[in-house]
Amino acid sequence: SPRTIAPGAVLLGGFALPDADTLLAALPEILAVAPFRHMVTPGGRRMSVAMTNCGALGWVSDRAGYRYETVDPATGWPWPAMPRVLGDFARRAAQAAGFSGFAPDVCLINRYEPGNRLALHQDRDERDFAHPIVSLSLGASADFLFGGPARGDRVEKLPLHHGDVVVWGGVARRHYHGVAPLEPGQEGVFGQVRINLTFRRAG
Ligand code: MD3
Ligand code: FE
Repeated sequence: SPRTIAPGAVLLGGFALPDADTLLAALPEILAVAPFRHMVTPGGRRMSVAMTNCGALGWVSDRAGYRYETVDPATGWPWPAMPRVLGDFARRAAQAAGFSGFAPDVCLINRYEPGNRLALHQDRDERDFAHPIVSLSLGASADFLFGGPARGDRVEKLPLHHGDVVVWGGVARRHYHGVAPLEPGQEGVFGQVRINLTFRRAG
């Protein structure tokens, strides 16, 4: 059942459970073309979370900044196409949260190993913030952190488990958010690893 966790943000607990195996089965062919890598922030820090993308565009970070690119800078090849099962899933999830007609052109894939974290940030590299972002959590559980429109706003913790989906639209689309360090010692459906997929319309 959809639960509004903040204005514009809808948690669909377990929404992906019926499709989790099918969604996970789409990943090896993506990773064969666009392997996980640790990107570097504009400030020169290596991100602990490993990332890759599929879709017409992919999110990248390096010393030159954050942006979307049609070509994977690590290989010089276009990002692998978004498998239909992934795009269709994202559209259904957005629909269930009240956003009709969502057509993602990016799926950013984040891999967390024990201790990995994502610092508080805003997603603001997309062209039109009217499009929601659909996030899908798979594997080990993590504490998601969400704040407000200003970096200093109070941050709330939300545990996200295998199969959970959150759709971020409206004012929540611009809010600061991050992920607390992945706790070691918890075995998920594929070991101590968490995979997060975020579906975006960036172009
Ligand atoms: C709230 N990923 O890739 S997903 C990211 O779990 C990112 O890997 C986290 O933040 C992860 O940028 C969080 C939930 C999420 C994604 C995008 C958002 C929450 C959001 C954009 C705006 C507001
Ligand atoms: Fe984000």
